[in-house]
Amino acid sequence: MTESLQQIVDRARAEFAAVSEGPALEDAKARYLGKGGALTELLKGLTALPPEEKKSRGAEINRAKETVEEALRARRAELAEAALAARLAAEAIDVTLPGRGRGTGGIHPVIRTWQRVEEIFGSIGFDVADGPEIEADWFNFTALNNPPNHPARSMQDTFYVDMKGTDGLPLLLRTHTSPMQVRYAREHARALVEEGKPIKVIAPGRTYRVDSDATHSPMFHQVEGLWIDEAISFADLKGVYTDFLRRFFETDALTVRFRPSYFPFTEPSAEIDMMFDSGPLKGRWLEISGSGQVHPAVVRNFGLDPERYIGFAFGSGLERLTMLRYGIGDLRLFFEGDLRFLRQFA
Ligand code: 2U9
Repeated sequence: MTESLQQIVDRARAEFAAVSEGPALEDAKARYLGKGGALTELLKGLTALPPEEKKSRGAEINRAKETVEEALRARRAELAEAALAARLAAEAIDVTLPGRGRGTGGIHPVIRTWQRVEEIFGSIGFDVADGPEIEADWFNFTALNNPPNHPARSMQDTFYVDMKGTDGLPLLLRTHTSPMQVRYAREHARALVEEGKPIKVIAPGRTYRVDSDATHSPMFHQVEGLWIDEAISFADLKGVYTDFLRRFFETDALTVRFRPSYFPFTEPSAEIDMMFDSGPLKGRWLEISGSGQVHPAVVRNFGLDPERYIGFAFGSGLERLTMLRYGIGDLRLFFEGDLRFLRQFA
């Protein structure tokens, strides 16, 4: 039984309605209006009919074709609209949501200490010096009165660089910030002699030693201070350092003591201990710094006459100061980059 025109039109409509994507719709179109499509085939068959019948039958087929074309246009429009609606939903932006913002970051606790130390010493007239971390042997050791075979100079204690300085000796990663003090003092020696301007400086910065355990890191931070003039004494050192500690720990309730010690670059030398009179660390002597009167041989290496110029130096670890200030128990926390730890200081 041959299918009626109405049946073909209904079938086309049903197929158009059943597809949900553009390409499938175009395939369906081809089955009716394409080269071998159902309606196209009917039109081709007209040639076999007598002239009167050809005319009326041709008009019928063309009406059916127009109906199918109309259904196709309508379905195309529907699918395009649905595709647009789906895209708008998928790409929707809720402009009422709060902005994502940028991470603000924070200052590392050791760097906070560095900044505080600069602020405190700056307020009592200390200049701040900064210099190379890769140093020459002379500035790091010789100028500081370290004898040639001192253990600090050994491969076990110092990182050497595979490159020689102008003195022919291997360059090294500075083991303390003292070489910076030497550089600064040599640069300012003339102003002291000619204008009476004291050398009064702190040198904070990164330092390096071959050492790694719970209480030592191969890279750590130090701050050293140096005050040279014609009559600077241990009393000045004690006054300056005690004032520093009180301001750093934000309490006057602490006691400072000097304990005899030895360093090649100072004579006499002393360890500075402190004790909090209250709080969780109350009553325990804590080692906080090394210090001493700058050795005459070191003063001479500044280009100054040690018979005329005298002064003190001290050296403190910034990690140690930070641990005591915030009650941090493990040095390694500073170097692990764990945000749960670091965020507490941001
Ligand atoms: C010059 C002359 C003398 C600086 C000093 C110390 C004692 C000291 C340590 C403390 C803890 C290093 O970070 S640490 O391990 N430092 O004990 N530092 S006197 O003396 C100087 C510095 C520069 C020109």
